[in-house]
Amino acid sequence: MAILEILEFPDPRLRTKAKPIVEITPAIQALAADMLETMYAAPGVGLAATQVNVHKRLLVLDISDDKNQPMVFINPEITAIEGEQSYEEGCLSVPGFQESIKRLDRIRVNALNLEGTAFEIECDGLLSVCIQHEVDHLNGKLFVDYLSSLKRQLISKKLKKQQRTASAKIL
Ligand code: K1U
Ligand code: ZN
Repeated sequence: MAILEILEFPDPRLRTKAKPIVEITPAIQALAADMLETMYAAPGVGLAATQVNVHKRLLVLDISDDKNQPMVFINPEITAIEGEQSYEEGCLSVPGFQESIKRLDRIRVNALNLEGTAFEIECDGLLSVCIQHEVDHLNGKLFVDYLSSLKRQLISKKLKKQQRTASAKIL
């Protein structure tokens, strides 16, 4: 297993729309394992393949307290939606920033698991927020897109500065 590099906003590769997975190969299973390891190490509660520069429709999650309930969603589709909730969101691709974002509350999600079996879940609360956040990543959308353009530009400027400082330290 391996820890993968997580792309950071405003990297344009985060804007790529991911393509459906047509076959669940050992390489896809290995990618899911690496993404879970990367998510746990970050630490985070979710990760989309887009964030590790793989533009396939795959996301991983674990919102359990003991970090022992990994979930893998291949080709996820949100099929039913109800209500509204606001949640203070973070993003591993936008480190150091948290903002309250309004999203759907109760959702139904259809996906494939790592064995290629279709499953459906209905959820609300944090799990619903996380799935919507990760599906947004697969569509090239970030939580900062829900903010004002002024706020988004400010975050972009601050992160670019941090990224310049970090790469100057390496060189
Ligand atoms: O997609 C990502 O960037 C992961 C993101 C998922 C997420 C969290 C909260 C609301 C919406 C989406 C994160 O995991 S941010 C980090 C985080 O929430 C966390 C970190 C350590 C412990 C617990 C949570
Ligand atoms: Zn994110």
